[in-house]
Amino acid sequence: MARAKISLIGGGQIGGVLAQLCALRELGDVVLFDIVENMPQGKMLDIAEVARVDQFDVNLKGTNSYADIAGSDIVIVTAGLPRKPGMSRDDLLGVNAKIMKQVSEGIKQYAPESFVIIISNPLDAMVTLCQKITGFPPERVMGQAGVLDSNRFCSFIAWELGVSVRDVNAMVLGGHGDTMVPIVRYANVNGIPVMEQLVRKYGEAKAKEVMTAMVERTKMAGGEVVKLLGNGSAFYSPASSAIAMAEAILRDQKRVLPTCALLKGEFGVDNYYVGVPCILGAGGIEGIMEFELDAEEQALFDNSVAAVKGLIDELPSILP
Ligand code: A3D
Repeated sequence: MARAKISLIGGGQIGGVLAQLCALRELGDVVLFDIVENMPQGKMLDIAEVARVDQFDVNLKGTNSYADIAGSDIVIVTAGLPRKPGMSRDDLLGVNAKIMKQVSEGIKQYAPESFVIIISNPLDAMVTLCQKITGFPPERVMGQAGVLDSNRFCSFIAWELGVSVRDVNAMVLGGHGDTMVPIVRYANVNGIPVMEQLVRKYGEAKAKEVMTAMVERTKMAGGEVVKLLGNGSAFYSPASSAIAMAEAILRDQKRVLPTCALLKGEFGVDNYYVGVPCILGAGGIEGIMEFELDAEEQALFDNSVAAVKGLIDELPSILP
């Protein structure tokens, strides 16, 4: 049986880690595309030359030609600028929208049957643009943000409670910006409510403070890494998160992962891309798992959607 083919558009920090993870997990043959000459070829040669040590059998190719992505099953896009300290993701809109236009045209022409996972920021606007330009069905065009944001929230909870992060379940919904919405009410450790554990540990008032601090840290977690790195943004964590999504599709796992998906009335949103729990399998986004938000959560979610709408409204002036 033919191996799957995964193309990575953007061979920078995240692109390189994506390529290595695809190889280590033998997800399929990998093409790494970038506009910088020789760099993607160099990165792929570097990874390929350790195949014996890491024991993988996949073909790796670096390229500057879109023709090489032909026949891709999945395309993961990281092309675009990352933010610098002090910048918000939204500050990247103007420059990255132009890059996303080129990239989407390349994917449309050379990989018309592919599933596309966008990582470039500002995430929700970039996914919207890619779906519009490719014209692919929405279940084939999605964004990675929620897997990472949710994992960050889970990590903070695990560290606070001193438990394995593998037993923590918590989700972050909404747009991938400062308005994202960590859902506190359903955060649990193997089904045990996190809030109840915090109240037992600290009492009611302090428990709320501790949870609020974790929620705020989650919302600002990308910026925390940007500040520490001094140059560029998180790259290991978004790469692993996108690989979880790609693997769910390639192996038809039916995983329920927070995904930036086009909503058609779910959660009260019509025709906008934002992060919600989705079932990912061989059909891409096979379903959206809608659930009842309480009034406060809905207000926070609506606020986050409004921020995404604000960015989408700016797109026509950037790409007339
Ligand atoms: P970086 O290391 O700069 O890599 C980006 C690559 O894109 C570079 O190698 C560029 O040469 C390449 N590029 C630029 N223009 C084009 C083009 N027209 N066609 C093809 N390639 C091009 O950045 P990075 O890998 O650290 O980050 C990539 C993107 O991901 C940025 O927009 C980040 O803001 C974003 N990001 C998203 C998350 C999410 O969780 C959503 C997390 C972290 C970073």
